Amino acid sequence: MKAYWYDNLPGDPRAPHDSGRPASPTTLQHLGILYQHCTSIADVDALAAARSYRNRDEITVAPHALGAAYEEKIEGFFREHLHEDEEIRYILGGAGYFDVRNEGDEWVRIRLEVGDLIVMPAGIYHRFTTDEQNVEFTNAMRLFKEDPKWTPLDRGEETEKNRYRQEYLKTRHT
Ligand code: KMT
Ligand code: NI
Repeated sequence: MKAYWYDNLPGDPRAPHDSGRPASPTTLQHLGILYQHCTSIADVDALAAARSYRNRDEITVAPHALGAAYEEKIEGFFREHLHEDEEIRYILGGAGYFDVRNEGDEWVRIRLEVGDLIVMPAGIYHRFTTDEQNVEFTNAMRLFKEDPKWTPLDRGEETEKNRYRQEYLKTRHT
């Protein structure tokens, strides 16, 4: 895992976009993000059980796996969105980037590699992309508590008023 401020330069989102300014563990903690390196699936199971996760699936974000849907999927993942529930992602293969917004609407980029697990709180604005290596490839386990809440809600007027967004903002200021 490596966290840093996004450079905001135009170009392929799959490039590192490293501004050279690292984001500290305190920054991630402040945003409500939990990070853990899991060397085995037993670690993931334990964390999932402790947080009452009941569902999971696996996704391979790569042209060979998604076929014609690849471009559409990758474009959708990179649209700024939130979820009404926590989202856990565990990297099984390849690598990927999660960009998360801080309270000043700046992007913090989190690079995840095999064995990295991240818990993102409900209501945080974020987006995802693969990296440039491994033929644009990320294999991830997605864990979720309840089915409907796992839908991505793209940022807009509605999400600004969303109750989970409001609750997230409240918890960040206490
Ligand atoms: C998300 O919520 O942004 C995603 O699930 C991205 C794909 S998981 C590697
Ligand atoms: Ni998401």
